[in-house]
Amino acid sequence: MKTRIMKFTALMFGLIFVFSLFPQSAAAVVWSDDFDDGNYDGWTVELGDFLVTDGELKSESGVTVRIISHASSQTVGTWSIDHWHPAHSGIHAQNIIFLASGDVTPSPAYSGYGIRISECTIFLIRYDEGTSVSLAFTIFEDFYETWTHYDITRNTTGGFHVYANATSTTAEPDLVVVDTTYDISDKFLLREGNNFATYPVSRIDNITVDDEILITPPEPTTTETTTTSETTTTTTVGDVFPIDTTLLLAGAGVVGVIIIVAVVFTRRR
Ligand SMILES: [Ca+2]
Ligand SMILES: [Ca+2]
Repeated sequence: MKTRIMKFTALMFGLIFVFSLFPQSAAAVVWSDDFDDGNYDGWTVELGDFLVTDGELKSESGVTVRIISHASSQTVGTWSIDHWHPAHSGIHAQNIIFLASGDVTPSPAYSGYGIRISECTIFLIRYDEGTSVSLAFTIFEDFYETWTHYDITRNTTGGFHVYANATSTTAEPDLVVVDTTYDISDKFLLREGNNFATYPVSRIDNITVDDEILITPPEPTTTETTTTSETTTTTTVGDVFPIDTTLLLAGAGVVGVIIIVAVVFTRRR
């Protein structure tokens, strides 16, 4: 009997070991919409009119500003979206505000972050109670009448990466920004506007919000330089996010408390 129990226990430990070798299920989609069911249920029209045709979300031309929102509290992870840019030369901007809180109407007073796609340029924008501040931008050749896939990632220390048409999970970001002003979100906004409301509108599809960072830059390249004084300097080139000093301080504080407790404990004995 004892032998059977031991064999069974060994088998269970063996199975647990084998299962632990498989990678754990990775990232989780928090919410997504591909509009393939022909509607935008779950979204709230804030300004203007919207419609779903051919499994894509569009705003109705005719008013200068069109805004639609979706509940979203994610502040770290990956936001992905397909965007089709209409062809015209007017002043036109599509804002994909992926992290936002605050009122949208009657006057825009929301704060957070988004990308703005305007003519040939992508901006990473910070919104301060409705006012927009450009944090970085990249000029592209031409967005007109083409679909562009955007991935935006944000880490826990406020590091943003924006990728246009990334084809793998390792890619050079098109925009790199660190900003820690806002760390709260209750909505995702699509805001389209132009000065001439009769122009054709953008199309949006395949929105996915994921709680993990799905795309990372390539590994930084490390070069070693030997100087005459026989010391070796290591230079790291690449995108390095700043270390969160508050975390370091918190860690140091915890270590300090443990040492104090240990000393007090040892003295009492
Ligand atoms: Ca739907
Ligand atoms: Ca679709």
